[in-house]
Amino acid sequence: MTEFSAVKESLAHQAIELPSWAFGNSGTRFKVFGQPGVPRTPEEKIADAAQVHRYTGIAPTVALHIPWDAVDDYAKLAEYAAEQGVRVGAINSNVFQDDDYRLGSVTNPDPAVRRKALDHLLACVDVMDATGSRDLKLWFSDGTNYPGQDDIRARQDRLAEALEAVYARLGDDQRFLLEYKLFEPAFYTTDLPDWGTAYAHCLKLGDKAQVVVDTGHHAPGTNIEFIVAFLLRENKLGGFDFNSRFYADDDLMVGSADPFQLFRIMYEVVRGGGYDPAAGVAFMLDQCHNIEPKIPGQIRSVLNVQEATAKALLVDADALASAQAAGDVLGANAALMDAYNTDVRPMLAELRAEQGLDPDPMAAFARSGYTERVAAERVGGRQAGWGA
Ligand code: PSV
Ligand code: MN
Ligand code: MN
Repeated sequence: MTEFSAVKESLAHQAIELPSWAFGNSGTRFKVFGQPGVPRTPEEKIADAAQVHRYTGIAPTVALHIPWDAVDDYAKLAEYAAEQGVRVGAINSNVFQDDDYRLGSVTNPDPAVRRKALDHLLACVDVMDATGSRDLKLWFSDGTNYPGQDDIRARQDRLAEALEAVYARLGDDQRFLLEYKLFEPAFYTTDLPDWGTAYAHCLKLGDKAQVVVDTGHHAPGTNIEFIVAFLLRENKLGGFDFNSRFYADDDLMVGSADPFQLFRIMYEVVRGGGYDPAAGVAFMLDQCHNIEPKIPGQIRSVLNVQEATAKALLVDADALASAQAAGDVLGANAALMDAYNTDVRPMLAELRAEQGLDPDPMAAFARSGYTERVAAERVGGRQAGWGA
């Protein structure tokens, strides 16, 4: 196995992006549970995200969701983020919460609704201009519930038309990340149900259109690391929305349900060159903490990604390659498993200490008194967005 000292430097430069919506109250369609001290404004969400960076050292950006994080002055919001020690990351568009979108947004049969949706996506690029964000993340709830409800092929045409218009609006240093999802909220057809559909649309448009892999958006048993390896090879992997699932789009803490899957994904990322910052892969979290406290939930998630990454970097690439070339099935498998079975926590604690961080971010945050302070200060915390 590779020595930890050889991978320390790469781990020190890891960057994981936090979702602003993870800090608001959330729940299921049965109940949203309120928690004390949750943010009331986009600024307070950023302040909470900054706490995660402060204790982990590897969460320097926070993704915004528009209009959940709407403000009058986005440049000022970006300045505020900088004051807190973080930056604004991807801008997430929202064309799924208006009554107008009952039959879809950019694929709606009504051209007026399509125009409204497109205008929102273009407005999100304006926000990117003001915040200096590189990425626009596009997730559409579009689809149908019943056979015959709408023309599946025409909906693809409408989707392509909207994506083309957004693509044309992107600046030189901007790109969009196209997200797919197997099902939900539509149950019969989804207009972007899988990586292949997203890939085909992105391929037609060019380099500024990339696919984002949300780990919760696949059928059970899907080999996500294969998708990652394939997209990386094609230079089409724009990033991840990390989370864990047991059943559907559970949005649980990444690495909680299946840490081995997270390791396998991170191994393919490393193997395919996607861990090099020059590859431009965005490592984002897309989670909701319905029953657990939110800032510690995000810290735990960041640490889970860090641990999986450390293990992936520890894989002895030479030993693996020779075992593979020799057809040594058990030897090759052992090269991966040796790295996966390493307890990297003491090494990561050591790394943090060297970086001037507390070796135990969870304990350090708990001791800081931040939770108690915001619980006293913030009254009337807002829901993350769902049904707000
Ligand atoms: C809905 O499925 C969703 O969870 C998508 O994963 C988006 O990325 C996220 O909401 C935020 O819009
Ligand atoms: Mn997502
Ligand atoms: Mn989702």
